[in-house]
Amino acid sequence: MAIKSRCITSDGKRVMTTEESKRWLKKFDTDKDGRISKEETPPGSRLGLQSADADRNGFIDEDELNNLVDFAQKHLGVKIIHL
Ligand SMILES: [Ca+2]
Ligand SMILES: [Ca+2]
Repeated sequence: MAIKSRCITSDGKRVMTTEESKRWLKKFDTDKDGRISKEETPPGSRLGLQSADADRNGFIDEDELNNLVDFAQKHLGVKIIHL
């Protein structure tokens, strides 16, 4: 069964599973080193990077990706469903 990756709720939010949202965020990792740097995020998302970067090393690594998923859910109009 194929799962629709882009459905929209009635209030206009994009719906993604946790896995989908991680895949989506990993697209920012343009040099594919497994972490997202400040340079790789669009200017509008810098705040998200700052709040997700728990150890303040300037990169979002695999563990901190969950924080970024949270941020996307709270501030970017994305609804994350946990399966
Ligand atoms: Ca990177
Ligand atoms: Ca970090």
